[in-house]
Amino acid sequence: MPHVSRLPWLLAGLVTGVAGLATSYFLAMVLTVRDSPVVAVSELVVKVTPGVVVEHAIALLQRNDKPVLVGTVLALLLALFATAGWLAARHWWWPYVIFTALGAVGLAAVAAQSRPQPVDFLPILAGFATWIVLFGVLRRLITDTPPGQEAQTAGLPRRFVLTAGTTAALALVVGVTGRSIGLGRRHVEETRRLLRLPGVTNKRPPAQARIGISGITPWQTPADAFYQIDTAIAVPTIEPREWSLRIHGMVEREVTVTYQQLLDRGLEQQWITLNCVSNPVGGPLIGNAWWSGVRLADILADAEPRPGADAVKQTSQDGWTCGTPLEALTDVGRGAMLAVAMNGSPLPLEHGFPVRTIVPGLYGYVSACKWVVDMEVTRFSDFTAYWTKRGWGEKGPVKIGSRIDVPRPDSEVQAGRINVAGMAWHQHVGIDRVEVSLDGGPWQQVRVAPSPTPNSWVQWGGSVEVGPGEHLLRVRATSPGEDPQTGVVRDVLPDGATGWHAVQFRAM
Ligand SMILES: Nc1nc2c(c(=O)[nH]1)N[C@H]1C(S)=C(S)[C@@H](COP(=O)(O)O)O[C@H]1N2
Ligand SMILES: [Mo]
Repeated sequence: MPHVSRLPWLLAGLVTGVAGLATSYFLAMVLTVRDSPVVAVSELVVKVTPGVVVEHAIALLQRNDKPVLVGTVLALLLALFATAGWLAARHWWWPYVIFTALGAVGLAAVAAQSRPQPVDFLPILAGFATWIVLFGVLRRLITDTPPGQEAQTAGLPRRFVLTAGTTAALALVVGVTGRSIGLGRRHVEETRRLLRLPGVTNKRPPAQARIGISGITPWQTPADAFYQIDTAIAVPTIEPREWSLRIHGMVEREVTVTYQQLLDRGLEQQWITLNCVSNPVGGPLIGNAWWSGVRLADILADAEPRPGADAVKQTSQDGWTCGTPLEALTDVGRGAMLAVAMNGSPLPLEHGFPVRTIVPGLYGYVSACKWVVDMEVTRFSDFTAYWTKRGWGEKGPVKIGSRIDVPRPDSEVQAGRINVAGMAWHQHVGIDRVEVSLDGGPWQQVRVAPSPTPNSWVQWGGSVEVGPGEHLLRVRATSPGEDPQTGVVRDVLPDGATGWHAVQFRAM
C-alpha cells in the first residue's frame, strides 16, 4: 500500500469548514439576521452552561467575555474541521457526520433564540450545503489523483492546491464583504437611533376613527407590523449626511437637496394608508401610518417642470425605478411627500431610511420609492420602470377596497346577533358607505368610523343575525358620489385586484 499523506485531507476539511462559515456569515449579514451562526452557537453555549460557571467566566474576563467566547467557539470549530478532514483519510464519511452534527447544533442554536423567523435558519442551511458540496469536490481531487502521476505543488496534487487555494481566497472575500455589510448596517442603525427630527410628533389615532369591535385590525399600523415589499437583496444603508436627492430632466432648474436642507424646509405630517398592487382581495399588504415629510409639490415648484412632461422617473439608491404621474406630485391638495419619519420615528431602514416618497392614492409600485435619490422629470412615453417592464400597469391609481376582519375565516361563533367588522379604503377619494351581505341576501349598511382624511383607511362594523349552520359574509364599500365597489373578480395583475371579500364561518 502506497503511503497516503494526510495533509491534503486535513486541508480539505479546514478549507471546506471555513468556506461554509463564510457563506453562512455573509448570508446572515445580507439577510440582516440578528446573529451570525457562530454568535448564535456561542449564545447557546451560554444558555446551556450552568449559571455559576457563566458568572465566574464573566467576572474573570470582564468586558472581553463575548469576544473570548466567540473566539473559543471559532477555534474549536477550526479544530473540528481539520479533524473531520484528517479522519476522512480513513473513512470518507467522517466529515459528513461531523458537518451534519455541526449543522444540527447551528439549527438548535437558532431555534433556541427568542421568536426565530424562518429566514433565520437560511444561513445555517447555506453553510451546510457549502460544506457538503465543497468537501465532495475536494475529496474527488485528492482520490482521483494517483500518487506520483500528476504535477505536484509543495508535495500536493497541483489541481487540489489550486482549487483549495481559490476556495480559501473566495471565502475570505465573502467573509470580509459580509462583515462590511454588517458594520455598515449597524452604523446607520445607530445614526438613526440618535437622530432628532424637529417637528416630528408621534400622533395618536383619533378616537372616533376606531369602531371598537375586538378582533379588528388596528387603525394605525405599527412600523414593525407594516408590510414590506422591495427588490433589495440587502437593505440599502445610507447615512443621512451622505444622502441627497437630485431633481433633473425636463425642468427649468436642476435641484439637489441634502437631508439637512430637506429638514430645514419644515415638515408636514399626515395619516396615509399605503397598499401594494399585488395585495389580493382580503390580503394583508396594506398599512396606515403617521408620516412626516416635506411636500413634494413645493420642491418640484422650485425645479419648475417644463410643459410636455407628464411623469417623474424615481430611482432608489439600489437602482429600483418607478414612474409616477407628474400631476400627482405637483398637486398640492394630494399631499405627496418626501417622508423622513413614520409613526413619529425616523423611517426604519426597511421602509426607506433616510428618505422615501409617499403619494396618497397611488399603489406603492408606481410611487412609494424607498431610499429615493433621483427624480427625473420626463414623459411616460420615454421610459419604462422596473415593474412596468414586467407587465404591470403604467399609472397605478389605487382601487377602492374593503376587507372583513371579524368574523375570522372558518371560525365558529354563537348563533344569534354577531359582530362584523373590517377595513375599507380608497385613498385620496374616501369612503362614505360600507355594506355587508349575509348568505347572498340584501346589502345591509353598517357603521363607518369617520377618518380624519380620505387618505387613510376606515374601520367599519355592525352586527348581523345568524342561525346555526354555515354562513358566508360579503362586504362592499362606496366612495362619495360613486357606484358601489364592483363584485367583478379581477386578478392583481396588471393594476390591482377587484371583487368582494367574502368570509365563510359557522354558527353553533
Ligand atoms: N427602492 C424601492 N422602493 C420601493 C419598492 C422597491 O422594490 N424598491 N417597492 C415598492 C412597492 S411594490 C411597495 S408596495 C412599497 C412598499 O413599501 P413598504 O415596504 O414600506 O411597505 O414600496 C415601494 N417602493
Ligand atoms: Mo407593491
